[in-house]
Amino acid sequence: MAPPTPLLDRVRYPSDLRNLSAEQLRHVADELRAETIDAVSVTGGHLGSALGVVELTVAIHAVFDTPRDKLIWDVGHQAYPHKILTGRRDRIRTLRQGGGLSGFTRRAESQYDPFGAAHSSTSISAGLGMAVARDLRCARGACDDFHVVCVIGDGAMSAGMAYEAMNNAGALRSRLVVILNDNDMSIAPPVGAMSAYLSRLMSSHSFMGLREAAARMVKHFPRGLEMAARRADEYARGILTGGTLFEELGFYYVGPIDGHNLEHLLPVLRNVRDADDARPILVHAITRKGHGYAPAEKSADKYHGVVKFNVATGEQAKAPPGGPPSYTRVFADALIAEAEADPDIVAITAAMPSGTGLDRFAKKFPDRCFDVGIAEQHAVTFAAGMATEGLKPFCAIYSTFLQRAYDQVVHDVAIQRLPVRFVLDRAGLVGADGATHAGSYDLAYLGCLPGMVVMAPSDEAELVHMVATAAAIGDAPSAVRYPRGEGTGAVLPVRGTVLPLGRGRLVREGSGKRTVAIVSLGSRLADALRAADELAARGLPATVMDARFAKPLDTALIEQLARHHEVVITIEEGSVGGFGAAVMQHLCWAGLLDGGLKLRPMVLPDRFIEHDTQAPQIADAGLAPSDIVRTALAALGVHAQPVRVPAGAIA
Ligand SMILES: Cc1ncc(C[n+]2csc(CCOP(=O)(O)OP(=O)(O)O)c2C)c(N)n1
Repeated sequence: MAPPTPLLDRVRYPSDLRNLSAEQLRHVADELRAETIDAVSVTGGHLGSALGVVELTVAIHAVFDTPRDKLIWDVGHQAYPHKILTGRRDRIRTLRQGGGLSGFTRRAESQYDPFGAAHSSTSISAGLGMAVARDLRCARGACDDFHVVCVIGDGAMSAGMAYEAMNNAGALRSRLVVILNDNDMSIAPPVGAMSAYLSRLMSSHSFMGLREAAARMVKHFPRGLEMAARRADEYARGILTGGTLFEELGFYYVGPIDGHNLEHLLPVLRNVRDADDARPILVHAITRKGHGYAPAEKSADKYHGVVKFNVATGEQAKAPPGGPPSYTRVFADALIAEAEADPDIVAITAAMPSGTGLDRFAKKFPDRCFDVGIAEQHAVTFAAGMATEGLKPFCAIYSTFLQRAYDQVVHDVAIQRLPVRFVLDRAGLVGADGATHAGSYDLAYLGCLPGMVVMAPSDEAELVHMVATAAAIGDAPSAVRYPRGEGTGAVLPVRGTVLPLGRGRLVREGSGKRTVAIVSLGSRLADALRAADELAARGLPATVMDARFAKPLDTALIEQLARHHEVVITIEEGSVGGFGAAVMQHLCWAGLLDGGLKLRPMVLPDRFIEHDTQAPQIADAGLAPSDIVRTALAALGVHAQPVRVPAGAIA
């Protein structure tokens, strides 16, 4: 049952907060925390991050004039309390569900979300752009003098883009507020020198009273701290000046302050709001991930991401036992098996050790596993450097996050033909995280690179073979892309076998006069076989090929299918410009489309697929078995008659 929230019930929009006392705001924060926990217990999602910013959310909306003032949440995964306070409470239990609220901030969803996100470390750049737009308009005499507030986590601060933005902001001297939400956690424990620096800022200085801090701020900000803040020094165990690095970058540094204490947050934010100075300001707030919910605080990952759970116990819903392992886990075990036999194998993750399965690898080989922080670009070039020295780097980055490191893939890896092995988890449609996280483009963006080998397993046993194959490819970059979720239940080999390069396999041979060949890449094979079952039930037994390689193509087998079938359908969970395009290009040049062959490339449609569970996303994309059957029948000019469908055949 939802918790009682009498005060929160009176807050529909942030303006309702602005005439409440500090004490009342504290109660709103408590109720907001309870409401967030209850909502996420039903939907699943990024709970720990959201709980860490409850007080910050209340304080920012109470002090700043949102939505006129722009509030940008970095990543946007912590924005559930913000959604509750900004007119979306009635839909908060639809978070991440099909047709429901997004799990991230989104411009299309609310005017309180001035910038959409989901990939990290973009907030300062976007906020600076808005601030500069404001300044330029003001200079033209059309002034709308809003504030820009960016909230960025210490994990997100590990990415280069945040520094590029701060470097630029310091030089532009535009008025911008950056709140560093420092919970000393990324998804995993934070890594790197920046994280150590923030910890030092926290611990090495003796804390200053609020009065002393006020004196410094008064000197800097002529209007000074408000009186309430001056009186509050007995509460003030939190304000310190320092942050040399930020000061050097041109920011005015305030902090660290206790990010859960509204008595501290409110006066500091008011003062920052009222500052006359044109410099960007960085407020360093210390928070705790999972704050205020014991099961989250106690767990190692602070409930960064959870499935549905029991609020009283914190126990999360478990998948029924005995199901197939996830592709992630199969990859990790396969890499461990390869690494046991080859000491040159190393693994790299960009802040996703558990998401990529490399936490398992790191347990086994702590010296051969590198978490570089949220730094995909660095991860790729770092791997390239390792490859020049004969190491065999496996760079495990989700398909969607590798987008950020594209030039590094091209310039540092592909052009130098360095054997970096890219491991792309979450390729294809990914479910509740939605369009921002869909791995839709890798086949297009990798397939066009000269010399690149691109593999996609059709089941988890194939994945094991492809990991072995990647390990063996020593003269070119390679990539294995596989979907989110569980395997198909295939029997796993103890160790992978190296596959012949650029060779697919025939899974089923069709027959009859009106012949259809389905050429499937990767995860669509099971559905291609279901479609073939239905076609067979209609008297049209189809050939099915598992291409295994998007590059190099198995041109011999594809040509053979083109010569002996009336219809060839390619299918992949990827955008236009990927595998199907490569097949089409080849058949064109081989002259095999000159004689009437009906080629039908099935790819993701030219639009973004909204968040939902994966099966409806596949149906929405038109890649379900029924879509394959429809495509085949239409190409043959056969009108679909209802047939008795084998159990479980059609989605
Ligand atoms: C470019 C990119 N890489 C990886 C991720 C995955 N990711 C989502 S949240 C997160 C950790 C963020 O840590 P932090 O900024 O400290 O926020 P917290 O969750 O601790 O509040 C990561 C690595 C991402 N969203 N974007």
